[in-house]
Order: sequence, then structure tokens, then C-alpha cells
Amino acid sequence: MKQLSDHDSLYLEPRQPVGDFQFDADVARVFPDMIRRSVPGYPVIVALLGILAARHVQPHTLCYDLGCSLGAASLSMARHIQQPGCRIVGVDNSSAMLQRCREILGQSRPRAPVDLMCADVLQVNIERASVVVLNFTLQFIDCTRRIELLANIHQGLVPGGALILSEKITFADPRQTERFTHLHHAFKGAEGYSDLEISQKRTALERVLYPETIETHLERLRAVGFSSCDVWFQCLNFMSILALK
Ligand code: GEK
Repeated sequence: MKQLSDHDSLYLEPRQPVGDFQFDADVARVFPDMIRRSVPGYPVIVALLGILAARHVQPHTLCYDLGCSLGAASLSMARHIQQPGCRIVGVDNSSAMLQRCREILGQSRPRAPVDLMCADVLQVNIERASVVVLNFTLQFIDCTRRIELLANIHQGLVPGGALILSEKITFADPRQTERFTHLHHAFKGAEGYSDLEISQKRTALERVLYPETIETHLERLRAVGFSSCDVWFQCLNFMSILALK
């Protein structure tokens, strides 16, 4: 069986200049290793996502995994969902990520069917959804368009449906942002990334990933109509919210 993921050494050598981060074939090849060593708590979030999804999924509905990358959240949902007639829809706008996702799904034979779509999440029509997952995807969407995406998700959810939103976050107090950023970099160092790798990756993400505060996320979710919104996971400057329609 083909190895699940290569070791991430993409930013090991000096880059001049450091270009913007892209979800290309090189990233797809190392992605599981990259995200596990970069996002503290990622394996816990993915494991719990499936359990949360199973709690809120309704029979004969769709579960969306928006920005599905290699399908980790889709597979976690497929592992736990018991309701009849459910399909999972994985959406990503990177063909390289989806190609690798297809290979992984082919090897995993998920219990619930997973359909993949190569599309911009802003263009997808969400319908008959009982669960929608945005696992570290909203942070890559233009801030001015985030409300439109969340409103589209809310209208496409059935009553009682759930959105699971995981994001890198910032804090109203810049000293707290600095403290947690420092700790996050220490986490990456402990995971084997060098100072150069950490700083080049940070530069690559600067114009691509825009974190917001927990308060901004909660206010926007309430503004589009979610009735109950709670943070269910936080580790340093990463968190996940469960929002119910
Ligand atoms: C996981 N959820 O492993 N439309 C569609 N896809 C997009 C868009 C967009 N506008 N912008 C970014 N993406 C996954 C991890 S990674 C998070 C998600 C990270 C896609 C992008 O191609 C990438 O695959 C994913 O969102 C973000 O649970 O790398 O930090």
C-alpha cells in the first residue's frame, strides 16, 4: 500500500523570495504530516468531528466537508455516521489536493459514500445538509466574503443541523496573540521544524491566511441566524466551534 504521507520538508531550504502558500502537488504529497505537525490538536479535532457529526446527522441528508483537502474530516464522519441514506460531499478548489484525496478514499473504502467536487466553496449550493464542516478553511476565504459563505451554509442546513467551524485565531489583546504565537512556534519546533522552516512558512501564509478572534466568529455566526454557538475545542491559537441551526 502506498505510504499515506511523506515527511514535510518543503520549507527546509532557504527560499528567495518566499512566495505565497499554495495547495499544489508538493503540498498534497506531504499534507497529513504538515497539518499534524503544524496545528496543535488537529488529530483530536478530526477524531471528534466524526463523533459530533454522528450526533447531529439526520437520515437522508447530506454532510458537507468544505475545503476537504485529503478527506480527513470526510473519513472521520464516514466512520461514525449510522443514519440511513446519508452522503458526504467533499469540496476543494485545489485539483492536486482532490487527486490525492481520491486515492486515499479509494484505499479507505468509507462506509458512507463520499462525492468529491472541485469547486470554490463560495460557489457551492448547499442543500439538504444536516452537517457542514469547515475544518480550517474559512481562514483562507477573503474576510469580506465570509458572511456570505456562512449565510449560504445556514440556509442550506435543515432545522437542527450543525456547522463545525475550526480556525486558527487571533486575540483582541495583542500580547495574548504574541504569547500564543510564540507557544505555537515552540510546538512546531518540538515537532521537528527548524526556525527557518517556521519563519518561511509564516511568511508564505501571511497574505493567504487571515485569522480572526473567537468573538468575531461567534458574532458572525449569530448574525446569519445560528441559534446556539459554542467553542468545543481550543488549543493555543486554534479552536473549533459547534453552531446549531
Ligand atoms: C482537513 N479540512 O484536513 N474553495 C474551496 N477550497 C478551498 C478554498 C476555496 N475558496 N480556499 C481554500 N480551500 C482539511 C484541512 S486545509 C487547512 C483544510 C490548512 C482549500 C485548500 O485547497 C485546502 O485544501 C483547504 O481549503 C484548507 O480537515 O491547510 O491549514
